[in-house]
Amino acid sequence: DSVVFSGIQPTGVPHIGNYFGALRQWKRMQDAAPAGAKLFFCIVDWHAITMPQDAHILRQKKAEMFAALMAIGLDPKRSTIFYQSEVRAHTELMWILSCTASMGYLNRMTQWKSKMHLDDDAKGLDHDVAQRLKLGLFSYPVLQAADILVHRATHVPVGEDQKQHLEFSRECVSNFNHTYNTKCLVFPQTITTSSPRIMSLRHPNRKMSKSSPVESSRIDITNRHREIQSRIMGAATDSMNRVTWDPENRPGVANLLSILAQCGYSGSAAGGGGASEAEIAAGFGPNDTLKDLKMMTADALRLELEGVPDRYHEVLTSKGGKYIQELQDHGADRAHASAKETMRMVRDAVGLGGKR
Ligand code: AQP
Repeated sequence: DSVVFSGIQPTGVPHIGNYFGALRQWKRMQDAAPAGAKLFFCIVDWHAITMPQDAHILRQKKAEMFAALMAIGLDPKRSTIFYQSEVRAHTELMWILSCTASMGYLNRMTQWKSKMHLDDDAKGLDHDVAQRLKLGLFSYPVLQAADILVHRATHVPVGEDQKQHLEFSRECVSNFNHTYNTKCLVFPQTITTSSPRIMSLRHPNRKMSKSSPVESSRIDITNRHREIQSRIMGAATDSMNRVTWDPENRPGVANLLSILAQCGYSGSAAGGGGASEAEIAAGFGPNDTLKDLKMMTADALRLELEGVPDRYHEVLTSKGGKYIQELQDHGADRAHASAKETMRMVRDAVGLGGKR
């Protein structure tokens, strides 16, 4: 039976980039899952602390992320939604995997380099970088591998930027199974989402990001229509007041067209949705302005996110906060049970204890 695993960092309320690139896919996978399939969606707070976090704010952001996942339609009866730090087995397996993982392989990973503002092809661990780089950021992919492998996941939906880490997870399986002459860890398959990178509304050359301090640079999935409208109307475009599809020279306009395409907008001529950005742009006439494009984008987002803000606030406040607590405990118990089975096999293969 298939086991789906994916994670998201509790670094803010998810924005439409996270939604089109990941969360919407999670919901679709849940709804299409055959009986017997298991789905795990993990709020990865241990990953979030690779960058400094304030304890109070982290706690709040975790609850907000949990409520946002419920608001998009993840169902705790069908999907296990949980906080990573509630399931200690993730870090136990991380240590065990670390003992057979290669530093050279981690050194080639691009994510820690980008967080350290180094080029992807920078060699890496020279003296200065090694002083500044924290071990947790460097070994992040080992924890990510443990997250996946501890639930014996077979399918992992991720964005393009995570493919390298998934490859590393498979390497961890080979290393471990080979070293201990076992088959207890399962090779996960990557399911890459084909959605485009949604860019910042303020700086369309940077990706939309939930931890950016500039709120108007993104659309949160919990924004109400008025907020969506004001952020889209204020989106940075350019001085040519016509709609054309030219991602290289007109990144701001292209970003709005991408958002429209992700919303399934088909233009007035085509029908049935699913038009490409170029087709959508071609549907605009010479008299249509960027304001028209922005109004359409804001409307399409309103339809796409209909009901999400209400459900989000309901989950957060229901039973004076007790409802979300119950859901969190339920998810943690289920994830714990799943990890326990794998860890029994892993400890047995390595010769470790862990009854207490
Ligand atoms: N701008 C984006 N466009 C499309 N997909 C995106 N994702 C993130 N940004 C965009 C996808 O969302 C999933 C979950 O992301 P994450 O929280 O694990 O990490 P992230 O990529 O670091 O997300 P953010 O929003 O940029 O958060 P911060 O600001 O904390 O770094 C991933 O599948 C990712 O591809």
